[in-house]
Amino acid sequence: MPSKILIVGACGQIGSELTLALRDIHGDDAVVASDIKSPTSPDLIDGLFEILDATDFENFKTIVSNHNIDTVYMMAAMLSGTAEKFPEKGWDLNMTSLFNVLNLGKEKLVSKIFWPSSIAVFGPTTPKIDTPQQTIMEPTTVYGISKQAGERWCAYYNKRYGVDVRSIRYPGLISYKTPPGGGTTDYAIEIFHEALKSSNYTSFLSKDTVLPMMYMDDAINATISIMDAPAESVKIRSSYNLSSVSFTPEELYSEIKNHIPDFNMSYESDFRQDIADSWPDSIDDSEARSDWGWKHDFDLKMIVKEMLEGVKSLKK
Ligand code: AKB
Repeated sequence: MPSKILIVGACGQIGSELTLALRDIHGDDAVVASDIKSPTSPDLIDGLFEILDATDFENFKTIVSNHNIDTVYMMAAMLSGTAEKFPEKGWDLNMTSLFNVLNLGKEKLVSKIFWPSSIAVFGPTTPKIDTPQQTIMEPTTVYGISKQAGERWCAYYNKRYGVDVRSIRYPGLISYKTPPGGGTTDYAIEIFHEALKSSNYTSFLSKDTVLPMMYMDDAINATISIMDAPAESVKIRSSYNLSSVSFTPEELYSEIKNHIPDFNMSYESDFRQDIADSWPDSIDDSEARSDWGWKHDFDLKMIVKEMLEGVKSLKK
């Protein structure tokens, strides 16, 4: 049987778009989507799909063996906002799912693994502007602690057991195909839905909160590029800084207003403000650019245009 790719967390924000992109490249029969819940999107229902609890190693092994899986994209995670509400559950899901996939690599049951990290690995003591690849990392969120520990485990499994695991520190990702999933950067998704629905949005982050952000198409390209790169080009085996644009809620609002002049924005910070304040304003991703040729395409103007068109198309 030819070898296949497994996406874990295929119903989520990144997983759903990654599944479609990989099916376009490798063909429908080469990609198995999986999630703890059944898919609702018709695109996912049409292809190979398995119910998989990422915290259950035996469940993983069965699917890997039944489909002759060679490469795993482990995208299941509890994001920053939700993990603050359920700290132990967040830690357990984020770490157990990672260990399961790393152990598949250690037992030589799969040969290549992708695991997502995040700008949440940084904390209030990290330099905020052009945050370097190697720097102070004292995260203050459950999610950030799990991602930082996860990075160290990836580097350890690579060095100690030769596991070919590759990773990216995603900034806030902006996309319209799935609903927002409990992240601190999700205001930058909700805003488009509300701008088109009611012309009003109350941001849960203050108007001048700068955060690194990225359009989903750029994130998918980066993910596929790092996985396609020759192993020797992937020199960092914890996780790579990755960046495209940084902006504030106010800057995003004013760009949307260019398209929807009567759009109104107000601000009411909640517990996610502290999380956002602990993260960098901008990221230095020069090592990703030089090691495996990363470059981004989408700036703020393009993101806003694509998002407004995309959200409108969902309503048709
Ligand atoms: C979140 O806000 O939790 C995520 C992230 C930056 O990893 N979008």
